[in-house]
Amino acid sequence: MRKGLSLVLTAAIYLLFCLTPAHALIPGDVNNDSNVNLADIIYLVNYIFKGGPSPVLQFAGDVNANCLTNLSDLIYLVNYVFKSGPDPEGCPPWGVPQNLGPPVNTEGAVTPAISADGNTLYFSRVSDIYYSTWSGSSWSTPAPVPGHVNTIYYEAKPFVTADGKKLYFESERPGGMGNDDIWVSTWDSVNNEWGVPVNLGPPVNNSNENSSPSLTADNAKLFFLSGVSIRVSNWNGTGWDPPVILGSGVNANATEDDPNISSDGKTLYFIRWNFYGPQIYVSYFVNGDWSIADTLPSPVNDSFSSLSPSISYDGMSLYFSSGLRPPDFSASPHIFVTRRQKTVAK
Ligand SMILES: [Ca+2]
Ligand SMILES: [Ca+2]
Ligand SMILES: [Ca+2]
Ligand SMILES: [Ca+2]
Repeated sequence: MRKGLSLVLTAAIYLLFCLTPAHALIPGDVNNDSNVNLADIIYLVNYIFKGGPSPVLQFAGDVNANCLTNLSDLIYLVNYVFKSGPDPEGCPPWGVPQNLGPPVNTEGAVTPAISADGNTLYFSRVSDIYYSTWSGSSWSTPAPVPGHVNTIYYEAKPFVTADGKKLYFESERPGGMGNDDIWVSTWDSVNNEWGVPVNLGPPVNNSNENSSPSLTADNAKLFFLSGVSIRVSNWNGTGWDPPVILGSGVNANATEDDPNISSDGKTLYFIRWNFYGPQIYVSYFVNGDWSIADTLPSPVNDSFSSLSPSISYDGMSLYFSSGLRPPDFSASPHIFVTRRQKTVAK
């Protein structure tokens, strides 16, 4: 009797579970009520123009499939709801990572950073910073960045600002505050080279490790690693404000590193160590705080190390370094790129 009751209960719970809506993401369903209508348009206007709450599910407000939520989505949604415009189409998933191959990956190549136009790839090799340019069909043979960035000391983790004028990097060269520090070099357009780097100084640098700089496209926020925490510092017009440690959604177990911020400052990629070694995680800035980070699903993360993510300006390509990954299973990390794969148009 008791066993029968237990079976009935189990069946009832199972049925309830199956019938409960999963709240799968419906592009354009900004308020997450399973309909796409005027209420979503109002919600989106409030979010975009009045600082109202974010779309309930990440990317629900992206209806034109570029993984950003902005005015262009609002126009698209109005067109869909009132003028029978095309169906909303959400942020596409990441495709299978491609090995950049030679000449970039002929030797160890780590810590990639893609320029805003997508045509220059900066990375580090041994203890210097290199670059390679895209011709439209292939990457050029890498060369050390011209100018005053590389020394006999350690330089790595390049980041070039969206305007292409500043090269941030980490270095253990003399003249710093101890351990790694963040330095910045300005492009010298007269001599066509990177100028003499300047130490960012306090409050960004201190006697701990200060590394992995990454800036928003407006150069207003600097994300970096300091000690064992990912932090952000705001530009106040004349200098960097005291850094703030990101919350537990990002800094969870003191193995986080390699922060990389999207151009709009709303998506943060970084790495955290788990069972498989370093893996790429992502956190979203939602309603004033960083969400609990998720690992990027396979085929990006898999049972291989994945580190140093660099998101393209448009958010559609993610460069990173990875070791022991097919097809070449190279033990020294190589640079890969994964791209958002749009579904075939109906
Ligand atoms: Ca809705
Ligand atoms: Ca969009
Ligand atoms: Ca060096
Ligand atoms: Ca330091």
